[in-house]
Amino acid sequence: MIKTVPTKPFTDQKPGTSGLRKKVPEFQTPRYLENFIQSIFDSLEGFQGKTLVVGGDGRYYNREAIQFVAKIAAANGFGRIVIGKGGILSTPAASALIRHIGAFGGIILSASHNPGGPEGDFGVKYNIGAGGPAPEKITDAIFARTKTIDAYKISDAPDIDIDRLGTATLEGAAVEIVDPVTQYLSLMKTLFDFDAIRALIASGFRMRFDAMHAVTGPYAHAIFEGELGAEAGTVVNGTPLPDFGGHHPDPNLTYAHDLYELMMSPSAPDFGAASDGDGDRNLIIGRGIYVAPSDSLAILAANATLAPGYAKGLAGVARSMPTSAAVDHVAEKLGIRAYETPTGWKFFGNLLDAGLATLCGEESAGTGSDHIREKDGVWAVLLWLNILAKRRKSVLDLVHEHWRTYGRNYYTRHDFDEVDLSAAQALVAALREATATLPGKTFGALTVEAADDFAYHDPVDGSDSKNQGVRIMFKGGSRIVYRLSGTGTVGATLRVYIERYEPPGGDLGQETQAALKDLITLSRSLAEIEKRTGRTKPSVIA
Ligand code: VG1
Ligand code: CO
Repeated sequence: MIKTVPTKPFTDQKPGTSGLRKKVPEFQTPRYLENFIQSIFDSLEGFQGKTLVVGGDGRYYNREAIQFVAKIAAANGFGRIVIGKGGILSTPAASALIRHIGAFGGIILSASHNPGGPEGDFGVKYNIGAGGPAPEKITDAIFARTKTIDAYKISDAPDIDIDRLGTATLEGAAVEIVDPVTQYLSLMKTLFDFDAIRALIASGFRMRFDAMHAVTGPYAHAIFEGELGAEAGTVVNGTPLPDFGGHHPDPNLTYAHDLYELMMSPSAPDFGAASDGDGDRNLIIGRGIYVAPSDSLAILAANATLAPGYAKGLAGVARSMPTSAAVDHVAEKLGIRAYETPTGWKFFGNLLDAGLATLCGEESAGTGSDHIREKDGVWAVLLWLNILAKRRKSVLDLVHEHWRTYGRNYYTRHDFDEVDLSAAQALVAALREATATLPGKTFGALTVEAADDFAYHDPVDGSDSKNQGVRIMFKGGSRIVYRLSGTGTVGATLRVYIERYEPPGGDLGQETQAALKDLITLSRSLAEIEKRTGRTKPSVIA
């Protein structure tokens, strides 16, 4: 039976950079999840009888939440609900599946790189029929609805068995449990030269993939060890765990430290990679060299035509504003456009749909292409492997060659986690105000050329997004960017992005933090970080 349950709004259900993220206990509060799911459906039109894809990253509360989503979706009139077996679907696999089966949309249960477990984070994202994150127009409507909602509809049927492949019915809707890997794997086979990668691995090339106890485990086992013949044990931490083994499933040098240590050691394999909670991020480390995500995007763009899926060339590239301009140098040489968007994958959707961009990336270890509408961790690893299989060079040589050709964008991000929210907001407000008077000012060897709060005009749908991060740009191409995170769940996270360009022929071999020392020092004083937040050093350096 379908029940209509009266409810009252919660006031804090505003989706952030990528969906709604809160602590697990908040999501477990009666009606909290139900309200949000119903608010999503109340903000959509025309889904009666249509298909909804549902899956998650396996974190704590995933299995319970899947039941709520399916029962609310069936009660609201969806005709078919497609769920990954065990409740598992990586974010990219969900995007691929939505597109492949022509679903109306999808719900992905994930707080991505945030920690999990009973006291950790949970999250809900809605993706549209094109496969990408809902644009701001929809997330704004969802938030508005959460503030007025007075009832939700739900089926009172017993729980669905999500661990067995097959089809059942729920209030007239067909519920299909599908293998989470199958369709994703066949898509990857259309893009990459699996034979060439297999030959590379058979020639003695060794790799390690750290799935961080998160969602990519099953994908990595099937693809790297299964299809491509990498030796057993190549994939580590390959079983998704509800608490990610107590770790933070964020593939950066802080949280994927073991992988980094291995790759810098004498026994390092040729190639190391990791992915995040929901499988959309990637970390790439060659033997003896960490590849910064902004560099990785540029190197992939420069070599993409070596993969069959991109052999015809790239229509254009896109990067989020805080991402370094490394890929812009490649675009210039290729004679294609480089777009600069606000942070968050949702801003790439229109460019990809319109065929304006083929590759996209973010400095936060997200890279992807027009094959789906999300960033894609395993895809990025496969593109790297495809390129290495064709070039037959080490990662280190490839990166150095890239810098010698295009120059090097020294780049770092300093995060100040869990700072006081109002202090962080005041800090950004003060910077925003300072943008009017900063141009022309000199700090040591650095002269401010321009300063603003980044605004984006979408060239496809004409929408405008303001206040996307304060940029301070210096003569010679260096810059400092400040913005507040939209994915955290405690206080505020201040992100400071620092970049300096060294042209080909310049000093390309410096240690990153040393190369950026003056800018880093200035980034602290300009924003009065210590005075306003009490922090003398960042919590994470990426
Ligand atoms: C962060 C990253 C952003 C990314 C977002 C979602 O957002 O900076 O580049 O798109 O996470 O990634 P913010 O607002 O915290 O800076 V994921 O893999 O957590 O969905
Ligand atoms: Co993610």
